[in-house]
Amino acid sequence: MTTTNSSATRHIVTLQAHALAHQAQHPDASGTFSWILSAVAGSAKRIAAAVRRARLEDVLGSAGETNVQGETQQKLDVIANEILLQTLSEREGVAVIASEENEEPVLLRVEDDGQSRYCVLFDPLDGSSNLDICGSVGTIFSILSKDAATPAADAILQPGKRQVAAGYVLYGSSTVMVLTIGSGVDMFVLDPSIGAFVRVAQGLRIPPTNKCYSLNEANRRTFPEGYQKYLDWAQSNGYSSRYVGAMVGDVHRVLLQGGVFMYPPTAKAPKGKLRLMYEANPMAMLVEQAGGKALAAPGQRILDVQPEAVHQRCSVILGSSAEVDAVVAQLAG
Ligand code: AHM
Ligand code: MG
Repeated sequence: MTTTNSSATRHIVTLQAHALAHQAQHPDASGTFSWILSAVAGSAKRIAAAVRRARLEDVLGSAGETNVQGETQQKLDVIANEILLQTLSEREGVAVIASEENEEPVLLRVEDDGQSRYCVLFDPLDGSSNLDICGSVGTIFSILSKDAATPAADAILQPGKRQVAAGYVLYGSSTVMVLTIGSGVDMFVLDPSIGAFVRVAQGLRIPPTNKCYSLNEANRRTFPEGYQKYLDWAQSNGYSSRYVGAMVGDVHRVLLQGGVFMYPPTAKAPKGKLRLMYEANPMAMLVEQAGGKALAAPGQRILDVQPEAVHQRCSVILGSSAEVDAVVAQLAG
């Protein structure tokens, strides 16, 4: 038999095949979860296409509205939100959807028909202020399960440690999905020539150390004192600084290269700026699954925080274990 080394015939694993293989390991699985994942992937492809064509379609800039957080909505925030809402609500297995762009969760299937379903939470287009300058943006998502007995309206407010899956899609120089289904972290790249996410890495491990911190240093003067001490310490110890200003871009770099990403409390955002349920929790699950640490404060795992509101904010310190420990040492000292 003749073998070729052509990229056209190389063995690939698509996200769909990956999800079905995961499903096969759980003989009781109904396939509902795989359908939800395929809705997220399908939405991500449409959002990626919209992001790439934004300038051509004249959909850059503000939509003229503010969201529930009081932030200006970009036109693409609205478009990405609509794509996800529309695609996910068609999936029978989704009970509730919560989005950064919607004040209230969308209750889709509230009847108690004995079926277990899922809650899907997302930030449809994180870092959207980067759009106008062609910078990285992303979608962040978190999936929680809802047993038949829990009313849909109550099912959302579960701590991050109960997530069954979490991930993000980075719309950067390529479109990358990073996903955990609770047993390690895998990475997929959208191959536009076949229209599928193709697995490019399995069992990602975050480097245990890297002298690099990532935070908005312009807020330094209003950070709690421990963060200012950390910055003094890091700058005296040969650290460098990187900040994309889009959490997906910054966390992706930290996941692949190590370092620490932080969004501490500031005068403007005394509880931190980032949202617990669809920004901090999914990123924390990914980072922990990759062997790193994710804290809201010293001794307080993000994944243990009991949410009280869908849009609640949370302080974030996440990344390589040794680098998170170095921040904690300054906060505690
Ligand atoms: P957004 O969800 O409204 O886009 O805001 C979240 C973004 C994060 O991606 C990023 O880490 C942070 O806001 C940047 O904030 P700042 O401009 O204050 O540094
Ligand atoms: Mg966001």
